[in-house]
Amino acid sequence: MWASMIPLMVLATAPIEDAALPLASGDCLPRAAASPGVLFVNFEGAVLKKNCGNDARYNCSTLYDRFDGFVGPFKGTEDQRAAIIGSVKQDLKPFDVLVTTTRPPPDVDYVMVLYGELGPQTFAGLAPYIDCGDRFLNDVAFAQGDESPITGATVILHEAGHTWGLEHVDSVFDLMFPVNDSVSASFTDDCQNVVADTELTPATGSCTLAHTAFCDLGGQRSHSELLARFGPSVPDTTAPLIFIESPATRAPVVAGTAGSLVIELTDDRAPQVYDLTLRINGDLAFQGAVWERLEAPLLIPDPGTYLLEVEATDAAGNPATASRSIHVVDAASAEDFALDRESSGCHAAAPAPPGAGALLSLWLLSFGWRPGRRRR
Ligand SMILES: [Ca+2]
Ligand SMILES: [Ca+2]
Ligand SMILES: [Zn+2]
Repeated sequence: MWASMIPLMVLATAPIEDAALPLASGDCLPRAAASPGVLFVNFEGAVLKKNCGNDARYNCSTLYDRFDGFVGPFKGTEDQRAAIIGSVKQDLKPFDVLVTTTRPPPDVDYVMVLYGELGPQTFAGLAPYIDCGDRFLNDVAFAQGDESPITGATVILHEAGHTWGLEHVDSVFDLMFPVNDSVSASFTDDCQNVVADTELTPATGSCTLAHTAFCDLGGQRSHSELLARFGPSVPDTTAPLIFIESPATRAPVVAGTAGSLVIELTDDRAPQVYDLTLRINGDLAFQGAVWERLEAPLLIPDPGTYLLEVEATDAAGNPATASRSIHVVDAASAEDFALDRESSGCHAAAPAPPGAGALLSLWLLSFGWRPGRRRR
């Protein structure tokens, strides 16, 4: 099948990294059981931290000095981002790995590939090490922000591959080929020969404990190793659940007073990231990716009844909806409500909402939200 796709000539090419990578911690056996992975492709850039190892959650990188502590955002278009991410997702389709461009909350383990302006460099991408057996779960790798989806996805996955314990091999059709040659590659399901350098010098390899589960010494079967690490992708046909925690059903919102909007999301598949759309009286108030929870200040200036509508889809595209009427009252009505609750042991119904014909266009939703949970 591949034969017809072999290029007549391999164009002049460049090594992906400019030197051999070190090992994270020797020739380790893989983590015991397969567990789902998360790959966060960060197009927004980051200020790095040093002296805290490699930890995606806190932008810690041992490669800090290579980037003067800073990676700039990707300068390409939204369409180019979408094409690059589409290509990355396609290559990871066999595996239970969630690909996201929105930073996960800190209680989720994830690899971050910073895809953006790396400054003048002699490499297309860089990982801190080869993590034999994938013992470290929050690695940070780097890819120079190229506009081509093939090159982009190749470098992103090549560097992520090193953080998952993969080494260089001599096949141009494998993503772990050390030269950037614009050939469409994948994590191949064949034992490829491990190589020591970009001259493709044969080698027995460094992560032999992981590789020899699938190949003879000197071989690496990247597809099988990633399957063992993450498990196969699982079809997801179940919609998420949306819980509007705040504003609560019965408690009225006081006009002109800052309240809070809290939406909790759960799904049969975890970790999970959602596309969330929020409308208030039909007007779009928020649209974007959310992990587990959206929390934002909510300020509605005028009394009235407002309809809050939430739509969320999980990463597989299963949709769910939820809605709630919000009764916004003036301060005096809110006091009456509070007294009523005290005297009746909290069994009071909410006061009758003011006419729904109140001015609808003057609500103001001021979003100071952060995606996901509160940062540490
Ligand atoms: Ca790792
Ligand atoms: Ca689901
Ligand atoms: Zn490499």
